[in-house]
Amino acid sequence: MIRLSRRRFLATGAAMAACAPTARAASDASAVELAIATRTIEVKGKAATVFGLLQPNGAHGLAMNAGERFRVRLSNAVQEPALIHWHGLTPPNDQDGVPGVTQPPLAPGERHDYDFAVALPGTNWMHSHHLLQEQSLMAAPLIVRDPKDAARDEQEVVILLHDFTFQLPDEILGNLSKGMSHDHGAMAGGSADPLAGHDMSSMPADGVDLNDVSYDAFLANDRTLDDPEVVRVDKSQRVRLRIINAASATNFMIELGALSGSLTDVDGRPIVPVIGSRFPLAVAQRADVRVTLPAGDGVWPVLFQREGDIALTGIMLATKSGAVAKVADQAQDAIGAIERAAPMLYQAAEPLPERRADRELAVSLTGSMMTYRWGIAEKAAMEHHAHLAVREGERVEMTLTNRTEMSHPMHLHGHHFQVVAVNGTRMNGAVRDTELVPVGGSVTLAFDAGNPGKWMFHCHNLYHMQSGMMTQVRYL
Ligand SMILES: [Cu+2]
Repeated sequence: MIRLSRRRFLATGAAMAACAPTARAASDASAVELAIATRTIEVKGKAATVFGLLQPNGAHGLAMNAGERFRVRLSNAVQEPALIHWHGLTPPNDQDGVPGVTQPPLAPGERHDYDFAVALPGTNWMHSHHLLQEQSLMAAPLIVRDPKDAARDEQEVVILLHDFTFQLPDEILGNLSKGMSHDHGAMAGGSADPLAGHDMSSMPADGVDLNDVSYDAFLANDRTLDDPEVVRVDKSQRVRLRIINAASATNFMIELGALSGSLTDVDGRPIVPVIGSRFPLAVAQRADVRVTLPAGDGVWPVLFQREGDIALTGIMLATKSGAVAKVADQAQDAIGAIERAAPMLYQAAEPLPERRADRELAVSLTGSMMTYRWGIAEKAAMEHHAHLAVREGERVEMTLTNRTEMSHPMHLHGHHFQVVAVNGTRMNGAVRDTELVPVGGSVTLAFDAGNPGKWMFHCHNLYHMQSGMMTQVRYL
């Protein structure tokens, strides 16, 4: 077991943000050593033992350059089987890190070497795809820098978001699976009384459920707003926020407050930039937001508000003489569904080549809170197979229709897809790997079948996935 003191841990967080050369992928000769480990963090004054993915120098996760090989020796230093998926990378199938699909989980003490080319830059992440380990923070940044950006006068700030609970994840899933007498006060977001130690309730609006799980805290780089990370910046500094939603079941709204930013990449792929101060970020998605700070001294909170709730988390950007005052961890008003507050109708800066679909798949997202069984059903194929079949070389278009009362962040492994239609209207949408399908809505995702294998396709809400909302895209 690896234990890091708080001071040591903060130092590693700073190292990530400040682009320590040691955090980069090693030269061709050697692999980056990455340990699945436990560590202790402090949440609201209480110690919590959580997982982490640590290099020998203490760096959490890793950063590398596009064009390099991903050479990682992953070792399991915890007391249970585990395996890590490289979310946003498109490795050969057998290196995708999905237990039981691409390789068995690593037993305690076991290790495995990964080695594949990484062509595209992007803000990505890594996380367990085994049982409910992700809820216990088995996740870390995986930053692929564009070597061309090295010349930019820009400070990189990586922000990893989590939803946190002192409860055992198995108990959460167990309670959800009991098929509740759907009591929102108890189950769907907690009591309205903050003194009861619960979150504010996420009452359904318009028959839409926004949250199933009651959390104790929301974390930005492992900290709450009681004791947030303070990133020192210069006056007039340009900052690139690389924001990763590593939460298990929580969508957030990015709230820049007085700052305005330019959203330049989603899920690590470039879009036609969008200027704003609020951007939605669903589970597993990433957002790169560029901000230029004002010329004077100051402190700028970068906040994240939980969908359907008043709960906030965040970090502070502060100049050296900017005095950091405490920021409340609750907003004045709850926000509704993130995709309604700010529709994700982005335009790809590097779209897929225009091409007619060779294969069209009509896929329904099914299930309900009441039974807590969720599913993915495809009209024709699913009668014969439990998965979606494609052939190498095809342009595939998958239309996902959400027939449930919750939105679902749907993630396809091994590929980037382009959003080419929303609710039946064609568009030159973003290229990404995780798309939120709103309640009652449909999205069409196009991808080129150029990476043979068995690829997970699933809802990234951990509890939905574990309750059936997952299948595979398999090459025939
Ligand atoms: Cu879902």
